[in-house]
Amino acid sequence: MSDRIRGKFKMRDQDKRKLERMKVATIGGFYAVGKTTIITKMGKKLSENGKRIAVVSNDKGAISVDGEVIKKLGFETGEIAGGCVCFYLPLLKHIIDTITQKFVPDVLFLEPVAYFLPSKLYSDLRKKFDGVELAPVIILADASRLLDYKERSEELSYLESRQVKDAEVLVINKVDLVSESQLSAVRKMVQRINPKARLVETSGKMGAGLGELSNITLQERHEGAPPVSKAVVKDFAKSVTEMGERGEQYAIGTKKDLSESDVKNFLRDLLRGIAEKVFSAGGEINHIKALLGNESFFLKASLVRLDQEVDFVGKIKGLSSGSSGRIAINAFGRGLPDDFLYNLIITTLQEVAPKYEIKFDEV
Ligand SMILES: Nc1nc2c(ncn2[C@@H]2O[C@H](COP(=O)(O)OP(=O)(O)O)[C@@H](O)[C@H]2O)c(=O)[nH]1
Ligand SMILES: [Mg+2]
Repeated sequence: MSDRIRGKFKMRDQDKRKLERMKVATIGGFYAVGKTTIITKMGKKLSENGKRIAVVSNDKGAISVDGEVIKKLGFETGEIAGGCVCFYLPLLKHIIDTITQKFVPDVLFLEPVAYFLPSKLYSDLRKKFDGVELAPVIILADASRLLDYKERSEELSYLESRQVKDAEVLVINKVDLVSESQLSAVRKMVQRINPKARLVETSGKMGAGLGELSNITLQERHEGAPPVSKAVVKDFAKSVTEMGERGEQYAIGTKKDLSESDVKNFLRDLLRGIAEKVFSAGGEINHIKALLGNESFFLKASLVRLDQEVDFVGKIKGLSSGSSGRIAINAFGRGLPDDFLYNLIITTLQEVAPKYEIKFDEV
């Protein structure tokens, strides 16, 4: 292992001065808790208020719907593919160098993979990125998902509860999906796991609570934490191996005019079709998403659970016959191997695309 990887990065004084002006804010949490939604909404608002923002997204696979969406929304961005950012800190440093050659962001948001271990990442960032100011460890949790655990009298999965334990700021997101009394039960549930974390309640969808979270990001700092034990890292790594993830990309073309609702129905049928197959194969859906777009438009569709609606981000007027573009599809599930997920994606696309006279080719 080279010194560059083992030790601190050797930083020139001028680089260090630049980095001292930048805040790095990690917005972490389990699959589909709302990380991208919150980063993009807070980022947009902060930019409107004159702050310079950059976003680094991190996915296991090279095909990342979120990375594309963040780019299409116009943020200065970098992407880390291949696994958790914790294994790619030299690449993070390279991305930061590339961005800071253009401008020094006031806030650099980092969206890590869903299965990251916050205490480990922060201890590595502290060790290796000397001089960079870190926002507190911000962990998002999905109120409706926590409520499910509660109603089934189940404990949170190891991975999720470990993230909640590591939080300095714990964000209960999607409060729009639960009642006041359900929210109070969820609050108690997370406070039992981590009584010390500061609680913030948000609806990324409606924008509630994002002002408070932005202020925390700008004004508060990570306090440091005791080193994480080897046993925790080992248990965490074991639970990560249960997670399946697959990303695919296809070139698509239309053979007839499609209205906006045809395009949305196509994406809805596709995501629901994949999700139903995951469910019937005994797997658990964590997040299934697709990004359809070309140079002039994009539309992201996202499905978190079969009993919830497919959500859309972006706009499309419809597609005329002969239009071309690309579709990227990410499926995250528990309990199914990656190759099996690939088969579910391709067979569902084969079933759904002809109904809308859409042709597709693997790229
Ligand atoms: N109802 C509701 N849905 C939300 C909220 N925040 C995010 N979502 C939806 O949850 C899904 C996952 O969001 P995303 O930001 O992609 O999650 P990520 O995987 O953590 O980055 C998307 O369909 C979002 O539209 C919220 O506050 N309320
Ligand atoms: Mg995301």
